[in-house]
Amino acid sequence: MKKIMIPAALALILMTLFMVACSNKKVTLYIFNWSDYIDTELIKEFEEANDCKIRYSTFDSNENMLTKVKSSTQSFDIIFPSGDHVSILAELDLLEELDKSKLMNYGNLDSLLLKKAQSFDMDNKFSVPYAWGLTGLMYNTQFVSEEIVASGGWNILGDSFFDGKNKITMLDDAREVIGAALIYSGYSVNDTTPAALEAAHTVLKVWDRNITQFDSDSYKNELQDGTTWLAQAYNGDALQQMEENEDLAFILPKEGAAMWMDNMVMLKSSQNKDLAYKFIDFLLDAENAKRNSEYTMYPTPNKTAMHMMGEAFINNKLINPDAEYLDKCHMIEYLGEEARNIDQIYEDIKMN
Ligand code: SPD
Repeated sequence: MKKIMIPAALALILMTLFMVACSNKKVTLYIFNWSDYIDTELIKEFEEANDCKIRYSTFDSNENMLTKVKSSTQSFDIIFPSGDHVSILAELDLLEELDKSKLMNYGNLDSLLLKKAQSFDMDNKFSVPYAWGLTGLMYNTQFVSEEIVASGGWNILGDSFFDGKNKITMLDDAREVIGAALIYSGYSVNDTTPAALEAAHTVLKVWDRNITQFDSDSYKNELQDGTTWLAQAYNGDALQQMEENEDLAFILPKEGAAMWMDNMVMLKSSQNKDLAYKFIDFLLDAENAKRNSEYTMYPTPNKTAMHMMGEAFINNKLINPDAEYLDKCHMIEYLGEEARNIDQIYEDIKMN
């Protein structure tokens, strides 16, 4: 009798454990965003409010994001591409057309910025603007004197002071690197005419003598410890670092800067679309968008949230430059096949 009861009891225990495990298995939302680009408290709050789990991973360039998203081994529900990559993902038929009626807070978005976003997503069909920013130069004042940066222009990258020092990095981003050289040469970041690209290529060959690596992440720590002295950097990332280290400084070069907008998109293949809508809407909530923007130090396209921001944020010209400066900045646009010529120059510079 005992011999029969022991296996039965064991089976009962195993079954109970299995049922408990099943009931504890929460719905999981897979999110893929740029690094240092969200207030992580918001993620915890969303998990608690919705009794779910968020698997949050990060990337440091649109190119890396695209490679991962295209590989079938990795699946995500929501990703945060820049505008030109929204177009690329839509062209690959990877994006879900968004049902705005499921986004109660969509009306918080600035209609002017939504219009700007139509340059990469006609009719705002697939994407919800998340943050925008500008790319400039960040440096460590312990090593780079005011005299070196006095010109206030992109040509600091080619200053002979840096010759042979191996202390400058540029972003690992073809559009940003070629874009900086285009702006310096008097062209728009979206100009792919032979004259513009030749001018940019020539400038880059000079700058390249000083550039040690093309990198979008480790430069942040390297600027702190002196491994790098000067780096091309996104404004919000620079301001985050500057909060921690008063030796760091950032300038928006006088010729103008590349402007970009990053966005939330849902993949067609998402297995959790209802929860994905909830997450996007949660970030569109004005209070949450305000907190997020204060944390990341990037301006939000959420107009209601912008009205709630404190004066220090609104008056910070590195976050919120005046109209005169913004006139000199062009949004990085989708260039289709034309982007190949930019990629070629970038590869040539990286290889030589
Ligand atoms: N750490 C967040 C960085 C955001 C960068 N935005 C993309 C710019 C693409 N040119």
